[in-house]
Amino acid sequence: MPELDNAAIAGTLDTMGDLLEVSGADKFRVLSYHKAAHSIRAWPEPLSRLSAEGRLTDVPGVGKKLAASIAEIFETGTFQEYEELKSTFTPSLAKLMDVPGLGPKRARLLHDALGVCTVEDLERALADGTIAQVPGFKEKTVAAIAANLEHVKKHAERILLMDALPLATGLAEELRALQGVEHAEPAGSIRRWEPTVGDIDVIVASAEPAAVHAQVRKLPLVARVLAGGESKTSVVTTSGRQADIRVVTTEQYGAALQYFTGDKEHNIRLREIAKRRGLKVNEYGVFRVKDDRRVAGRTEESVYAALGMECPPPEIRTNSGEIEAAQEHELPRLVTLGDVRGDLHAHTTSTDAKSTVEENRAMAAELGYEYVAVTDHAYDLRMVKGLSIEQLEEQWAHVDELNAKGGRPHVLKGIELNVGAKGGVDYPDEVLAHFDFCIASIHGGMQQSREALTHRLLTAMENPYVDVIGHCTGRILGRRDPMDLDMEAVLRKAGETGTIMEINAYPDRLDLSAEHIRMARRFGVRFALGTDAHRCEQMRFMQYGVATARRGWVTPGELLNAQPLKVLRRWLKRAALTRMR
Ligand code: DGT
Ligand code: CA
Ligand code: CA
Ligand code: ZN
Repeated sequence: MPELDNAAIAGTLDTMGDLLEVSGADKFRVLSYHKAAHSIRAWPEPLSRLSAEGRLTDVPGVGKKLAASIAEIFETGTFQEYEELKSTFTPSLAKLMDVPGLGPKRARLLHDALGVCTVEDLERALADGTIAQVPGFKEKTVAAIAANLEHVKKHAERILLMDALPLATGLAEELRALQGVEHAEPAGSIRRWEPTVGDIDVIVASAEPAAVHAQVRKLPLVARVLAGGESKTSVVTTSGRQADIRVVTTEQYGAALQYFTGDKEHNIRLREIAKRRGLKVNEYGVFRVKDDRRVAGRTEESVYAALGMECPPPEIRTNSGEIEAAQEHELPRLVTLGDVRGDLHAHTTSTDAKSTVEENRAMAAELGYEYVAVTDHAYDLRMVKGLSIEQLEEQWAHVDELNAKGGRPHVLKGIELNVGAKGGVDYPDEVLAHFDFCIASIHGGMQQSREALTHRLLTAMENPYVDVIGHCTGRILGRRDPMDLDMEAVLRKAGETGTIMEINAYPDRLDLSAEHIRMARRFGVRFALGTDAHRCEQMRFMQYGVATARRGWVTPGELLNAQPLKVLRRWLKRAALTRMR
């Protein structure tokens, strides 16, 4: 997604107005969004600049609250109030409203006139022409909607792992409770912890597959059955997602789980390896070619063992070295959630988050952490009122007080600095020297050239006080593309300067990606896991960061927050000395 221009911001505010109208909100509230949209379209300067300079309220019709929402749109591509309102509609109707050219008002009209509830209903109304009977749907409008629908369908195909995982886990649990079911587990991209997921796959083991398939139709989470066969039932869940449920015998369970976990490239390589050994692998087991005798399949381990391999963790089954490592019996000892001793990226009520330092610390205690960092936004991020030096001093005094009482988790004084347009950061060195550690992230000007953006980060990494680069590419899954960066240059520099690269665990960021982590490891880069929590419960997102680290082959010895506090301090000090040289 390109950096948002005024028209895009205005568009979002108009949609918000429409959403409010459809949900029966007060007329003046509805109008306030449309009025603001109108004056934003007419404003001569880019809003991104106003936002960076804290001048959004200069625009007529934009008050303090709206300015905060607009700032949020620049940061995340949307704003919370909008998302909350949207979530009050059924997911299918919300998706329908997202079709450009349709929007909440027209979606409502279609719903009332033709009973259109889902994107599929819309397709039908377009195909049979009934849509033209609805008042307000002129030929041109209809054509635009049809064209946009194609685009939306392509993008709506994938959902965040964060949304798919609880659904798949819930479905597997419901299946496990059925009579005659021995095992049930999610497979496919969910089991590999891919950041986004196409459809949900669940594998079930039972001695009576037919009986299980018959019961699947009645599960609480199943809204509709798309197709039923002997081996597979495809359903739509109550939240509008497609799931494939495959039932095999207990003998076949490991083979099926392996096969449907994939990924495809990994499976293709396995079949080649099998062939060379006179074997054949499929979803039912491993078989000898010469007499079709079954040699493995009850467990995944047995499948890999029959091929002379260790069983690689699902997260790294992408045919990028794991096959060779498994053959050599040299699979890495990947980090686990249990290795994580603290969260190194969390915001507080001092800026734009909902929880206090104490609440974050209590959550850290609940998660069994040894330490937790406060990393609020720094001064230059005016849109969320980044901390002034006076506010920092207050925060430090407060943290000192908490730490003085002793006990754990220890609170680390951190900060999320902004990498400026030329690579500088928010505070003078004597202020920076007070922090236990500093993250530096790019929060604006993401549309600069590849050269300029890369240079900004390289410059920031030369700063002895910049310990960590936060959410390096700035991607927001499904909403904003990664910045155009020379990642090889960035990661090489991180290696040279001892700059630690963050693995941001927020489920729509997961930035660095697994691919970039693997590249970084080649340059000897170390990593820091942080959730970027904006309320303390979000510190539970750590599992998504750990999965991403695992997908990137990170071992505990490469992870800053897998170290005890003492070692963590030593790492930070040594890296800073490298940068000072
Ligand atoms: P998704 O659903 O797009 O997020 O990704 P997956 O990986 O879950 O893909 P899906 O649901 O189409 O298939 C599940 C697994 O089944 C996939 O990871 C590997 C296996 N599989 C699918 N198609 C093929 C194929 O043509 N050949 C082989 N060997 N395996 C396949
Ligand atoms: Ca799938
Ligand atoms: Ca599937
Ligand atoms: Zn942050």
